[in-house]
Amino acid sequence: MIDLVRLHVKAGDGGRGCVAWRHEKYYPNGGPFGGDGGKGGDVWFQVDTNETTLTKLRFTKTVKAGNGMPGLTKKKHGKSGDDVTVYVPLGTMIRNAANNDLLADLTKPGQKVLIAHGGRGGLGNMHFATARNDTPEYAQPGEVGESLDLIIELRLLADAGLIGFPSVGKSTFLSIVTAARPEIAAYPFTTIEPNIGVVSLPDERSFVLADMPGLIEGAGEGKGLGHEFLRHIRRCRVLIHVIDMSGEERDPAADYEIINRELKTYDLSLEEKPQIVVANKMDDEYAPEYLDEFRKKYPDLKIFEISAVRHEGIDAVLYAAMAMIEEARENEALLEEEPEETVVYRYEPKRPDFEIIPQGPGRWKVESEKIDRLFDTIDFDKEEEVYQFAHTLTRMGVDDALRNAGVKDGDQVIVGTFIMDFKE
Ligand SMILES: Nc1nc2c(ncn2[C@@H]2O[C@H](COP(=O)(O)OP(=O)(O)OP(=O)(O)O)[C@@H](O)[C@H]2O)c(=O)[nH]1
Ligand SMILES: [Mg+2]
Repeated sequence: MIDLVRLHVKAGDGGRGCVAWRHEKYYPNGGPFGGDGGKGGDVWFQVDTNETTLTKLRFTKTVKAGNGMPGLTKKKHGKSGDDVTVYVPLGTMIRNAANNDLLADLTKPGQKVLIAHGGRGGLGNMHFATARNDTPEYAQPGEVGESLDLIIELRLLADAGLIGFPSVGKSTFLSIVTAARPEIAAYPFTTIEPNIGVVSLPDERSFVLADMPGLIEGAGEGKGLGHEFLRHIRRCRVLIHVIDMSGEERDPAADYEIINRELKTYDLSLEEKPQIVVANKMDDEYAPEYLDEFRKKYPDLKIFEISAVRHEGIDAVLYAAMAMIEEARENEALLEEEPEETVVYRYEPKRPDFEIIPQGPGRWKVESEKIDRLFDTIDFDKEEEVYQFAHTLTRMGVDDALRNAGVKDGDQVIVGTFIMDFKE
């Protein structure tokens, strides 16, 4: 079943700032004139209700937004990188694969979230003129765009879900109350993916109904089609628990208890979900006897007697489901008044930018991916670039961290492939 996909996303890198000089008739030694790099494109996700599966994403390994272009002379900005938008079905959840954090829960048609931010463009040399130096040879490199692995999960958004053992008549029920045409057959696991349909009541109210593959003993631990679709069940507001009362191949009371136990094993909260108990196949000659026994065991339970094949007792189930769904929707509306309607967390790498590692007496190493990346962009023959680099390290807090670590005047500090003397 296609509802869990891994995807790598990479936002665009910012373009490099430009180093350029003004050369005009009246400005023979014009000042710095290099523009900023363009911003890297962002990666967005948006709900498209025409999409119903994640199949397309299964074949997409990586989604990449465009890089920003380098800055240009005459203070012109580089062009920004193009954003990309990934279209997903309603009910899609996006997690950060590194720590399983929920980044977005897309529950509204058209909902759009920014998942990976493009890097900022580097500043051109026009920003770096100072009193000390009015010919800065330095421009910033662009910021690297965010990059992360996602786990994308689709959970069916149905108001009600039909659950029960295989072959109890779940798909038959769905087929007579909605326009859905699921496969129906006398062998178990006919349904291997949920089917979905809309139930329209004569009074114009409606709800979304899904049948589920049959559950069996051990499903809570993954037996049968187990976990594959138990996660869909979590999202239904109401469960319609169908029991085969013909007693032909099984004991209805045992079935009822096993299913409830499996739900609970999978997720404790499933026990609290409103449930409608439906006794199906009441057209069978032994069914009334089994039903009597069943009632004796659960005297307080409300049981809906139906025959799906004869279309008997169906409306009562639909109205009961509708009432419970409306109640659940109202409760959700109350909850939604709290601000956390859509969960969208900004992706933040958790690691510090750098680490100071002692390398023996009087020697220290600054270890940092970020600084190494920056280091690669520096031309160490240009005094201005070295000066800017040192300044960036100070701004990042490297000097303070070195002092805190116990570095003294004259100690050697290794940064990238460079060894510098530490001077206060
Ligand atoms: N006698 C009788 N048979 C029924 C009734 N409802 C369904 N059936 C039969 O039971 C068998 C299984 O029906 P399905 O609707 O495919 O059952 P299911 O619960 O969807 O089964 P899985 O998809 O395998 O989990 C079919 O042969 C149906 O014709 C009913 O009310 N009475
Ligand atoms: Mg079925």
